[in-house]
Order: sequence, then structure tokens, then C-alpha cells
Amino acid sequence: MTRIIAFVTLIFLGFAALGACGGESGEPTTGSSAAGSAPGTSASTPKAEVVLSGLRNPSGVSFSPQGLLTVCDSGHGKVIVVEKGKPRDQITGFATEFWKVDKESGAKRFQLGPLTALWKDSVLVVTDGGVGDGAETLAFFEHPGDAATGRRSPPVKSLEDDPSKPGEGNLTGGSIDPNTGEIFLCGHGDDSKTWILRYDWRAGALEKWASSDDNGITVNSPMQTLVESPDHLLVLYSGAGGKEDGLVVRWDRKTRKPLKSWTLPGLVDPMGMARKRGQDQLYLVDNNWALTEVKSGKLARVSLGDEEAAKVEILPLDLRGPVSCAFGPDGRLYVAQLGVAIDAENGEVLAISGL
Ligand SMILES: [Ca+2]
Ligand SMILES: [Ca+2]
Repeated sequence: MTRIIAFVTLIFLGFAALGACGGESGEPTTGSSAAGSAPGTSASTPKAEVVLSGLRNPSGVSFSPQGLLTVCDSGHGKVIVVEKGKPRDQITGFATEFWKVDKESGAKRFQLGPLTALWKDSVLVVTDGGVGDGAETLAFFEHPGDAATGRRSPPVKSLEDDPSKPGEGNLTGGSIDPNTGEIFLCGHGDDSKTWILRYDWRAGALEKWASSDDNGITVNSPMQTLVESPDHLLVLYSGAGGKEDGLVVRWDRKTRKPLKSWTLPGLVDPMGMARKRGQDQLYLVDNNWALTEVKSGKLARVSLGDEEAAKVEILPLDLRGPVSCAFGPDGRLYVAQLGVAIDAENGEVLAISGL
């Protein structure tokens, strides 16, 4: 289990570290310079534009009902909203923690705070990954302000039959059902179970929705949920860091059982998943996780067919440690990525057109 925990943590860190880039001040900036496009690409190939930089280990990206880009600047412990091209601090003051502290040197790595931020109408729902497993909650905000002002859900504690196991943490990869408001999240606490979590508004509780391990899914590190339909939930697993073992699983929302899974040939550590309205295909970002550096990542167009393996088309685009992605109302794919280094102000969000 220790190995699994380490792995999950690595993946998580990679996710959080994604956004650290930017100006010397550490403040987020926006820019319009073209960046990230592979050389020799034509007008028909994807093009990337930097729309937000200066982030420290960024994490989840999403959009408000009004279409405003919403980003977890995780290492800075805040959530940023971009309106008319200008970033503003929406919620600040979240706790942060370092994922790894070297026992010998004391060196700290991967500063993490909020990992997912989603809107339910005018309420911003944020996970506070910067506290310990078993203490993490959802926080609800009706106005901009300090993290302490948010109403909190109860945390998800450890398994009842073994109090020694950690509670659920690293509440990441959230998605929301636009009709019911249900929120699904990936938990990284009890790795012997690898829970998918659900927030039920009526009950006001975050519950252990389904255990991947109990359902025969041995690949670890769920990183992104995606409400596919009233009947189906997709979950992306990135598996072991640096190993080509990622998986997409379609779950039956009524029975809470997996219906089908697909391997992802050519992808190493996929962490972000989005579907463009009106398209059947998925877009996945591959972080290509490593503990010591931020490696080149990939963007892939993925088709889930009848075969065991998904059809994976790698798109010609240079990414650096991508961790999360979401389509905006303008039809572009917004990708949060770590940038050239973790724990630095060089994380950014790219807007990718031509998909
Ligand atoms: Ca945590
Ligand atoms: Ca992997």
C-alpha cells in the first residue's frame, strides 16, 4: 500500500505542480503570445496561446456558468477567475502542504493547496488539498474572499473497519452533473480501495461512491472524473508514474459498477480529460510524470470503441507537464500545465484552438 500511496501522491503532485510559472512577482499574468505549438504546424493543426501564467503548481481548470475561466493556483493556495482577459483572486488563503519532505535533507517538494474548483450555479465549490488526508473537505463560496469564509462539507474519514488507514484526500479531478448538481471526485487516501467520491447536495455529504479496487480495477491513481450522461461516469486513471498503464473506465451510475475499460496506448500518465460538446471523442493530456523534473507532455484525441484499447491520436503540440483540461465556451481547450519546473512561478494555462 505504501507503494501505491507514493504513486498516487506523485501523480497528485504532478497535477498540482503543473501551474508554477510566470513573472518574478509571482502574480498571475495574462498574455497573448503564441506558445506551445510544435514547429512546422499548419493552420489546421492545434495552436496554443498562453492565457494565464505566473501560477505555482496549478491544478484544476473549469468554467463558470458565465463562461469565466476558473483555475486552481494550487501552490499559492488560491483560486483565480479570469474575466475579460484579466485574472483576479476569487478565493485566497487556502492551506498548502508539501507532498514530499525528504527525511534526510528536509527538502520540501510539490506545494499543494486547492485541487478542484467547480461552479454550481453561483456557488464555487473548492477542494482543499492542502490539509492532510482525512481532513480535506469541499468548501462552498457564494462570494469572493478568504478561504476561511466558506461553508465546509464533512471530510471523508478512513475505512470504518481499519482506523489505521488514512481518510480520503487529494480530492482532485472533479466534475459536476449539470442536471443534478452531483459532484464526483477522485480520492487519494485509502489506496487499497482507490475511491471515487460523490457529493450529494441533499445529504450535504461527501461519500465513498465506489471503490476501484473492489471492482477489479488494479490500475491506481484516478485523476479525472467526467459526467458522461445521466447513466455513465468516466474516470481516468494515470497508473504508475512513468509507466504506460493509464486507463479510462466507464462506470454505471446506478449500479456503481464498471461497465467497460480502455487502455491508452502511447500515453504514460494521463491526468486530464475533457469532451467537446457535440463530439464523441475525448481529449486527454498526458503529464508524463517524473519526480525530479517536468517532462514533455502530450495532448491526445481519444476514441472509445469496442476494442480493449482506445484509439489514441497524439496531436502535434508541445506541452510541459499538463495536469488538467476543460473546454471553454469559445470551443478552445484550456490546459493547465506545470511549466518548466515545479514549485516555481512558471505554471500556466494554455488555450488550444483547432480541435
Ligand atoms: Ca492533502
Ligand atoms: Ca502511468
